[in-house]
Amino acid sequence: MKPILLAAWAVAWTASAVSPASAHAFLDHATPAVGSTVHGSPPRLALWFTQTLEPAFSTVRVFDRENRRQDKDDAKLDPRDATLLLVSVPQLVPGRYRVEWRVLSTDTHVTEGDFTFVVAP
Ligand SMILES: [Cu+2]
Repeated sequence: MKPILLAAWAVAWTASAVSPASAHAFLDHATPAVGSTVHGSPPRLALWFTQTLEPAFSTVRVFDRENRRQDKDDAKLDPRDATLLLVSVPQLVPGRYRVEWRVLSTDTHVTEGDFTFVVAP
């Protein structure tokens, strides 16, 4: 990328940051959405963050109500979007699930959080 284009991109990106809090990588949105109810098991979970992530230290885990781990332990960044963390799950039975994420952003800050979603029949 030519320097002038890179500078324009950096300015645009910085302007899109809404507050100082977004200086670290926080969850922007997810599929299934935070707190949502979905019908049937999703094939995988997708979590979009506010910053690009370091793949080696970014994880997402899914637990059922009894705290049993349910994801396939294959969390990885989307190869075309370093803000998108993906993890696949087996067929999830109806119930509430907790998603725990912990990520290292490329600015070297670690952040973590969790949310729940419900699978309805
Ligand atoms: Cu940061």
